[in-house]
Amino acid sequence: MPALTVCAVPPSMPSTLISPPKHVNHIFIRFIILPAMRIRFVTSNQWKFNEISEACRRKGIEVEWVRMKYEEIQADDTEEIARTSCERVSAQLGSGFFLEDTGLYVGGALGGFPGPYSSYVSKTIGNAGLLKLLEGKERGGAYFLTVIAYFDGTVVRTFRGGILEGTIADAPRGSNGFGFDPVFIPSGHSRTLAEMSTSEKNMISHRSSALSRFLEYLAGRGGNGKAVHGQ
Ligand code: ITT
Repeated sequence: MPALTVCAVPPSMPSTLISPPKHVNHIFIRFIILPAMRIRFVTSNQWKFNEISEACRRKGIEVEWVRMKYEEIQADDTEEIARTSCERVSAQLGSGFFLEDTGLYVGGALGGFPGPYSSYVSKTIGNAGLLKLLEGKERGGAYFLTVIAYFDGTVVRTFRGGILEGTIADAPRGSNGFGFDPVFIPSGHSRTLAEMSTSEKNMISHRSSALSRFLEYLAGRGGNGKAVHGQ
């Protein structure tokens, strides 16, 4: 049973639920009777939710999907986009939720494009347009970066995932996943992300690594929560 379950519940709760016999270890009681941690994830993107909930389920954490489209600022930095979105959404949702922003950065001739403009590029020219931009050009590597932003009621904290490095395929392949998955081949693999299952993608992805850092922070184990205002 994951330790995370314990951290999700206010310390005052156990005694109101049960009075353990003296000979039973109180910590053990907490593990077996308390409800799993539940947290709200705000996104309009079904696939993001699927990935996040699959990764959380493995850790005994329940994710509630707040299906909502919010307006993103145009900025050069994924972290700034996530933080500003979180601040804005907090006016509507209060606290205890997280959201994330993800960018695909293509090297070589594209010099890091689309990066923070990934949403716009994906919606407008899509994978076909991205491949067209690369036709006959120098192809450098590419990477994904995810930043999670969490509002705890006092401050917005951001969690930057490890980057997922890879290359852009010559043509789209695979039918799983979403967005740029069909054209992204992670380093050390021959398949695109769209040729992997959700759990395979979660083993290596930018999103799951940002999520791990966030969950470590929530579990009170440290993590790299960065206060961006207040405190
Ligand atoms: P929300 O902002 O509502 O969460 P979104 O789809 O607009 O959803 P982003 O702005 O973070 O999310 O993502 C920008 C785009 O980048 C997204 O629409 C996808 O096309 C693409 N993208 C993000 N994560 C991806 C991933 O893991 N694999 C492939 N493409 C991804």
